[in-house]
Amino acid sequence: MHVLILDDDLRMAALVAALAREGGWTAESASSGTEFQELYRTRAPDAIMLDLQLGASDGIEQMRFLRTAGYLGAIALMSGFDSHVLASAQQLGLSFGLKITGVLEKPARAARVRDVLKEMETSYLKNAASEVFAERTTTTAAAMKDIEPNEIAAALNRGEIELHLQPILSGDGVAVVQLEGLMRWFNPQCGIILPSQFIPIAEREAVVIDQLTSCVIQTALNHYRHLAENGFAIPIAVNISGVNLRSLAFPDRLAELVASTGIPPSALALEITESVAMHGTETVVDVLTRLRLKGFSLAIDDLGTGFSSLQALRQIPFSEIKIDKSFIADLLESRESHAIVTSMIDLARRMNLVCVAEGVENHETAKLLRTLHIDRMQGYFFSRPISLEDLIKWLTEWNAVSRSAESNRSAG
Ligand code: G
Ligand code: MN
Repeated sequence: MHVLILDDDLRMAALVAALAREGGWTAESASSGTEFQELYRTRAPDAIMLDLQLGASDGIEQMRFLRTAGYLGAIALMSGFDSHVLASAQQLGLSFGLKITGVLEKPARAARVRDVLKEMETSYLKNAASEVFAERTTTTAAAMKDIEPNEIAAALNRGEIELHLQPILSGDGVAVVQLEGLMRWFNPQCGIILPSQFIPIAEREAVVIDQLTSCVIQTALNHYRHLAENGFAIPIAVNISGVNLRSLAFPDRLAELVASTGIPPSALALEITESVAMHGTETVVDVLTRLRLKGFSLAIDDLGTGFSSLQALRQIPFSEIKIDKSFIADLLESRESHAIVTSMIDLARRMNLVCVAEGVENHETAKLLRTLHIDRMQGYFFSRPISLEDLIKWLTEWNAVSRSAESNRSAG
C-alpha cells in the first residue's frame, strides 16, 4: 500500500511517513498543491493524508481536484485548526463522494497518527477486491448494449449492486428529512454503472426488474433499521419501475414485506417518474392508489420532463412532487425556469403536496429556493449519493455543524 502525504509542515510529513513505513507501507510526501498533484498523477496512491492549510493552496482545493480525478481511495484530513473546521471539511469531502476515513488534529501523538493510518488501511483492504474501480469509469452506451437482463440478476446475487443514499433537506436547508436510495452497480469490467443505464435493460424481463425492485426495497429497509439504530430514523425514498406497477399484486406484496420487518410504511416513500405514471392505465392507477391507502408516500419524479404532468397529477393520488433538476439547474439565470418553479411550488401548496427541488448544486440556488418557500431540497450542494457507512459519518458531522451554528446564533 502506498500513501501520499501533503503537508507544508515538513516535520509532520516526516513523522507520518515514518509511521507509515513502520506499518509496512511505502510513503511519499509533497509540500505544495502542485507537487502533490504531480505525484498523484504518476504514483496512483492507495491512501492520502491531506493537510488543510497549505500557504498558497488549501486542502479543500485538493479534495476538489481528487473528486475530479475520480480518486476512490482513503483520505485522512489533518489540521492545526479546531475540530470544527476539520468536521466541516470532512463533511464537504464526504459530500464530494470522497472516502474520508479519518481526521487528525495537529499537533498529534504518534499513537493517534497510527490509528488514522490503520483506519485508512482497513478501508483499503475492503476496497482491494474492487481495485478495478481505481479509474472511475462510467460505461458508455455501446458497452452496455451487450448486457443481458439475466447478467443484471447475476450481478445482484453477487452483491455488485449497492444502494447508495442521498440526503434530502428541509426547505431551510437545516434538517435531513428524507433520503433517496439510488443504485450503483460496481461492475468488475466496466466500473460504475448508473441505474439510468441498466434499469432499461432489466425492464426487458419482468422477473429481473421485480427481483431488482424487491432487493432495493429490502436493502432500503435494512438501511433504515441500521440508521435508526444509530439515531437517524429518516424515511427512505426508492424509485419504482413502471413494470412493477403492471402487477395488481404489487401493493400487497410490498405491504407484507414491510410488515414482516416491523418498520412502518411511512418510513418508505415511492418515486415514480411522470412517464411511467402516464401509461395511466387502469392497472397503474389502481396499484398506485392502493399503495397510498396502505400508508406509503408517493412522489412524482422528474416533474416537468414528460408530456402529461398535469394529467398525472390529477389522476394519481401523489403526496409529493419532485421538480426535475433541469429547472433547478438554470433557476438563477432563466426567467422561464424561475416562473415554472415558482408556479410548481404554488401548485403543490394548493394541492396539498410536498414540493421537492432536485439537483440543487450551489448555495445561491438553495438560498433562492428557500425564499420561494420550497419544502425540501436535494442535490450535490448538500451531498452526492453515498454509501450507508459514509452517510452515517456525514449525518453525524452535519448534525454537529448545525448544532454549533445554532448555538452561535443564539449566543450572538
Ligand atoms: O430520476 P431521479 O431524480 O431519481 O434521478 C436521480 C439522479 O440524479 C441520481 O443518479 C443522482 O445521482 C442524480 N443527482 C442527484 N443530485 C444531483 C445534482 O445536484 N445534480 C445532478 N446533475 N444530478 C444529481
Ligand atoms: Mn428519484
